[in-house]
Amino acid sequence: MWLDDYDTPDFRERLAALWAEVAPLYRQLHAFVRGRLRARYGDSVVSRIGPIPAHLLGNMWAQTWGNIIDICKPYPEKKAADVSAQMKEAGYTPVRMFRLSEEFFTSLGLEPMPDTFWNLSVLERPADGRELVCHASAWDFCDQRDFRIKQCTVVSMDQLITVHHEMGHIQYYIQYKDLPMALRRGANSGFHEALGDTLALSVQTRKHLKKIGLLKEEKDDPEVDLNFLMLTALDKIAFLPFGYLIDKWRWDLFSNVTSPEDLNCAWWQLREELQGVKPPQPRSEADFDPGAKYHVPANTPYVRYFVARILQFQFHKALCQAAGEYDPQDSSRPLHQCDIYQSKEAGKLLSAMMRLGHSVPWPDALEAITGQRAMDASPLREYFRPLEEWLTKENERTGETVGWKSDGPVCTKTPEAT
Ligand code: X8Z
Ligand code: ZN
Repeated sequence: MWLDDYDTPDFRERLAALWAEVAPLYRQLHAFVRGRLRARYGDSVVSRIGPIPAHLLGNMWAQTWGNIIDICKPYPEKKAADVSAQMKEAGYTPVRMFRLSEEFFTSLGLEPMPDTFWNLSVLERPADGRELVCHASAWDFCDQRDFRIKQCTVVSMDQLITVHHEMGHIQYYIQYKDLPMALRRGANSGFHEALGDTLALSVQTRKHLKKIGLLKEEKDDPEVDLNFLMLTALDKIAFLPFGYLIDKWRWDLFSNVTSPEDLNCAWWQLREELQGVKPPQPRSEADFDPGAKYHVPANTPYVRYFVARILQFQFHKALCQAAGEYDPQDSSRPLHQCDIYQSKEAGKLLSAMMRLGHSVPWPDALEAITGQRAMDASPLREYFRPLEEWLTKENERTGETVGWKSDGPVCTKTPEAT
């Protein structure tokens, strides 16, 4: 049932093949990050060939690692284009972040947010202290006018990207609002998750951050550029195995491959096998760690985010070409520096795709933007190529082992005696 949305009989095999295509890049990143963490915390905490202790990666679920950019900058003495501090200095507020995002959408010729959005959304944690599920979400009230976001927004660059992610959902709702109710869905759920992220890929470029005054005008520096790519990879690449494994774990539960007595240990086995991380302390079936991830108790399928991570680079490449901001033959304008801001051509492609909602098979919708009918990881690989080349050389230079071997069992049926 969960895979029905993708309408592809061998979808699981397709996903496995996509993961295999991006895993070499993930392993290079993993090896490099483990090396830097070992230098920081010592061999007794981070082993040379073992999985990385998950609590060192700067995120509760070790799903994105951007918070440890300072440990991971290729050129530590140079900047990394995390503009959180500049946003705070410039007096950004949550509402201003949403207005900025809206302006990016309208610059492409897409729709502004309706009054209901501005009047009824919850864009900050309520000051009255009431309990609220703060995980960001976007809502279609299905009456063709009321669309809202609920997000406990804080002023940071990471959250600015989430703002665009959520605005992407709303834009999609608005674009397909006139379709019959049953078709008011994304081409598949990965498309819905990819839309706002695609725009954010332009917003976070140094070129765009300079345009909106969050970065100072400085001449291009390839070392700063690599720091920027690292920050992006710590989000986009680090996430890939996580985005894949949550549903891998649930598909196995649903089909009785994993028995209910092995819930937690099966989880950590996948975490080790795919992400190369291990828990900070021994786990057992007395714990239920996947329950800490919002989408598990919420029963929300998750592989959509893996799909979206692949699709958004396909979209980005096609839109950049349409905008005249990127040409595969011109190495002076690489994919990771492209900003589609103000491109009506890019906006037309996006709108034509979104207005289809769920009325056509998703390969048709993909073709409307990219001319391709299949998911393809090569735009993602192309985007990160300069970083991948740098990582490969650097891991060779420092003699880092690429890949990981288990340090021993991390999860047992019953709690280990202490
Ligand atoms: O849940 C979300 C969005 C709402 S659809 C904030 N995301 C996943 C997560 O936070 O785990 C976006 C990226 C992955
Ligand atoms: Zn989303």
